[in-house]
Amino acid sequence: PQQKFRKDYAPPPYTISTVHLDFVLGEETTTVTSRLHLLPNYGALAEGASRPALPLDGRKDVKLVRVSVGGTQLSAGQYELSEKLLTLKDLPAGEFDIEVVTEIRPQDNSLLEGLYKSSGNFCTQCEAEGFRGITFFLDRPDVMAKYTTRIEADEGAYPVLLGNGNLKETGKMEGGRHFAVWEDPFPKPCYLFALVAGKLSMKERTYTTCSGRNVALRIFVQEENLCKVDHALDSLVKSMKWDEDTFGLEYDLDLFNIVAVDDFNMGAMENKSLNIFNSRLVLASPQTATDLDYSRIEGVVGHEYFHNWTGNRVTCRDWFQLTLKEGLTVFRDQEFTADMNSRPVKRIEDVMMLRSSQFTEDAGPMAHPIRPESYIKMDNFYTLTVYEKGSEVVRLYDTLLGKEGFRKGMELYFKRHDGHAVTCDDFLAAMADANNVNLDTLGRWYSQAGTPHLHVSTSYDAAAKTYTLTCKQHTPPSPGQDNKLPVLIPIKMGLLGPDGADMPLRLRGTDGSVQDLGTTGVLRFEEAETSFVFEGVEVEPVPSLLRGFSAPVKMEVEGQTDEQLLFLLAHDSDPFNRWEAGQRLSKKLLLKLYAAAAAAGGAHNSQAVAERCTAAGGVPEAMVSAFRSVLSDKDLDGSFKSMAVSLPTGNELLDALQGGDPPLLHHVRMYVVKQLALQLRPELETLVKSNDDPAGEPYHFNAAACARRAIKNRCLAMLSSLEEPEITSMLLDRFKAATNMTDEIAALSCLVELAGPERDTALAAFYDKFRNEPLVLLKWLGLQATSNAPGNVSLVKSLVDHPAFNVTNPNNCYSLFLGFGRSPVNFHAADGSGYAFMGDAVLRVDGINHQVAARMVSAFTTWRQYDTERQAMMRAQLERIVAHPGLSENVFEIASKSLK
Ligand code: B3K
Ligand code: ZN
Repeated sequence: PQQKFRKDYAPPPYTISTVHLDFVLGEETTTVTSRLHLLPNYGALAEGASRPALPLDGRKDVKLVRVSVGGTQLSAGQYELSEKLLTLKDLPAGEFDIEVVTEIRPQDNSLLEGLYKSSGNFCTQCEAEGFRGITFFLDRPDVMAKYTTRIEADEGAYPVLLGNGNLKETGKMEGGRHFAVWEDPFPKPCYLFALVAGKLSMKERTYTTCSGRNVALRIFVQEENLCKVDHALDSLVKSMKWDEDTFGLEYDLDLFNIVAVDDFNMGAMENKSLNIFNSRLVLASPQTATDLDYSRIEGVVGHEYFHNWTGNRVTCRDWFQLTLKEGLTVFRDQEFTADMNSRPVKRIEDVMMLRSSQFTEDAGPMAHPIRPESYIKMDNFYTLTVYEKGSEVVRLYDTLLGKEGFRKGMELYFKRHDGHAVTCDDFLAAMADANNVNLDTLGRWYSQAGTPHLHVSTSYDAAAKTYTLTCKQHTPPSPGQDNKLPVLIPIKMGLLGPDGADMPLRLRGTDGSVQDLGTTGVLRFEEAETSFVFEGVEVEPVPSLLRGFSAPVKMEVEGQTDEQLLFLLAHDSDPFNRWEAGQRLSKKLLLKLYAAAAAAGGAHNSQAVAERCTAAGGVPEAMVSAFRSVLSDKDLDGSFKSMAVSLPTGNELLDALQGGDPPLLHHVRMYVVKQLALQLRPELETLVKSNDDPAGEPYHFNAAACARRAIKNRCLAMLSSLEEPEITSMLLDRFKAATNMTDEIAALSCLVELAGPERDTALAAFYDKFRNEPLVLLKWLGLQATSNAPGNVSLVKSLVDHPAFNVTNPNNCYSLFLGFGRSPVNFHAADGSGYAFMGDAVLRVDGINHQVAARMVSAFTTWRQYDTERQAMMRAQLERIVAHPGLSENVFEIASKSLK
């Protein structure tokens, strides 16, 4: 397979001004007629040079019927056709038209890229390079054109016909067929093209924009799901209002459609005015969706809507620039969620995810800069790095420039680039120019992979009353990048005095002047080493550094004591750093107990591990009482409490360990949970009671109600670790009595981890109750797959043949296989059975859907993190996969790079 390189970017030889597409949808064949108006883009030609050829991308399942240039059909000898390319030569001078007719079979398209069928309806997915699965085209984002789309289909089977932009014409035809013509006035790249044809029901609402225009908002779903779209509609309205209020960005058409489909490779897609969503990110009712589902729906509806400006109006010049639209749009959706709910809670959730997953990616063989240098399949680069780290990089501008400066930068960005396909450098330049600052060292975040390490040491001079922070940074090597430059790290910080309050910050400048930073300052750290000196510091403070996680780095504070962490946990005015202090304490303890348990050798079952942890000192009283204070603090919100008593994720700990043993680590973690539960039992039981929804209270999705459920269910999970019969039967009672999915699944997930008859009873009851709710069955599959119940591999194997499981549906594969890959005990079973099961599954799924298989094979990418026996077994699976005949390029790229 061929790699593409960022350095090789060249503009296209021709551009396209208008596209007329005509789809004749059929059960056997679908015919696509594409008429393009082309403009030369090759500039002045050298003497005697001939005009460049026109390379049109295609795919092997797209059949060329005929091609004409300037109204004349070409004969077979007049063009070149290979599996992936149609090349036209000897083209006319100046502007000209071409017509390409293709035949495709959407009903056989199991890749779910291009035009395909889901639940009997036609739909499309074109990003990144799916449009070439429909017709031969300049399938690249820097070719922006105006589209008109005519869709023709059988009216009985496909009464709803949707395209981008405005509906221009509809009509009936002979033989029960009908058609619709859609016209999109905004030029767009082909990856934003969309079409839907099917039997769908619709719910509508009107939104009046800030300038007084009425926009029809419509959500299309299968009839039986119409009762589950209100939350998505509410979320859309909130998003539209938020973007007006926050950035002055107004919607630009009179219609905004969302269609939910069951078979979808990812979450959702921002096609111009016709968003297509995975149904799990649209449909919600209190009985079928959890608080987490509600919150994801709100975030993703926002995300896709926000793309209308950051992605569609201004798009990417090439796919290496993907983070230009994704990093920025994730940042926007995170800010939206923070404003709609709780800002600290959202920040903590996002950082937990970043540290447990993106940091791992950035430390492994697939590490890449947020703006990658090369790829084989672009689909493999819709990564946590491009999205989540990309958002953290956008947040750096926000932290440095402030809300007002950031908005000024956004305004200049749109002023300069609206209607164009641009680069990450253009975004940086707009931010820098609008604020008249130099951001060159921030630019390095775009080209360097790996998580920077930040080392801070402190010193207090009592005589001079100065306090000095000495900061050093380095970024470890990553594939293809041995040496890295220092990056711009904004360190948001404060200094706590003995009473726990923030002290005033008086920072000494390089010229000896003193700058007053208030009580929270942002230090601009952009060299390998810099000392920051604070003056007038009356007593030695406790530093609170990297408040709000102001940069995506791994920070070590030299000499930071448990006492200091306990002090920060109790007093820090920054809620993120309060939480962080607890995480640091827990992480130190877990790593210490793990080391002791590993050194002692012996069996790796939970009881043996617990004995070794107890011998190593167990959980110190100071930590228990710190957690007790958090749990009993009347001023803290339940969601925050719930996160404050959660331990760092297994991934985060494995990242810190070299050659860790996942099941052993799991048992150590569970030991700590159990010790905390034993000692905090009265507090946990009180919180369960005081946070139960009052009887008869209907479900509400809002920050306060979610906070109550979050802390109650966290306490229940901790209590369930005690494995006492009365607790288990209480959980079963709660499971049966639950009136919303959040509580029902919380109880079930505790029961699934326990051995005993309650587990089977609950799983069977849940299946019976929801056998006709495919989205709920995803949870049922996922919980069983992820379970750490010993010997669970065989159960998961049998689920593959269960009627609830459908291997051609991506959500099913993600729940079952990716869910299984998250089980430290069973995926990492010492006999290798988990790895073998996953290896087989990757190869099976790759025969159906390459993108899904590529996500599954990523479960092996982290192989170097584990002990030597596991490394060998995981490596063997990767080698087997790479050697498999007929492997897709998607899986090949991940598996082969993982082995390097
Ligand atoms: N832009 C799409 C992702 C497309 C993925 C293609 N493999 C969804 C989003 O980020 O909004
Ligand atoms: Zn996006």
